Amino acid sequence: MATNRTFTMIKPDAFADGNSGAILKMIEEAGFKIKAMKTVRLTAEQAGKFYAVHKERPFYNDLCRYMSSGPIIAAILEKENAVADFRKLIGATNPANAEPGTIRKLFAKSIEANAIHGSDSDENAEIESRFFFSKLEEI
Ligand code: 3AN
Repeated sequence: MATNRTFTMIKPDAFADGNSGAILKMIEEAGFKIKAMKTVRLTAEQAGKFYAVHKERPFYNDLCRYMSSGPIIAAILEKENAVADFRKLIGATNPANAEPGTIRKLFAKSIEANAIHGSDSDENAEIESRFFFSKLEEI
């Protein structure tokens, strides 16, 4: 996948609170094009696979439970310098440390229920996109 793409999920807390529209508006206003998007509810097993890199972390089981607790929106976004610019737009993992005006500062409830995901590298953006979307070459 081209390096001008990233992958995001609007997490269960933000979706349930009705913040998806406001978050997508911020994403589009920051210059990202939505290339693919869908609403899905992960099983705990699927969440476990998605977050397999965190398997050994103490918060892994809670994270899988939380990520499968309700629907999410998964999307592929396009913009120059997408991965880094999107991480800047969403803010720090812990909303207490997130910059003012970032999505997590505005919408996250806690370090776990932190409203939104953004890939941390081009490589992971592709892996994560393929987790949710097939035929990536056609998107
Ligand atoms: P980011 O989503 O900012 O890349 P990661 O990849 O370190 O952060 O963590 C993945 C997810 O795991 C976070 N979005 C958050 O929901 C959860 N998480 C990370 N660190 C903690 C923690 N210390 N306690 C609870 N949940 C955490």
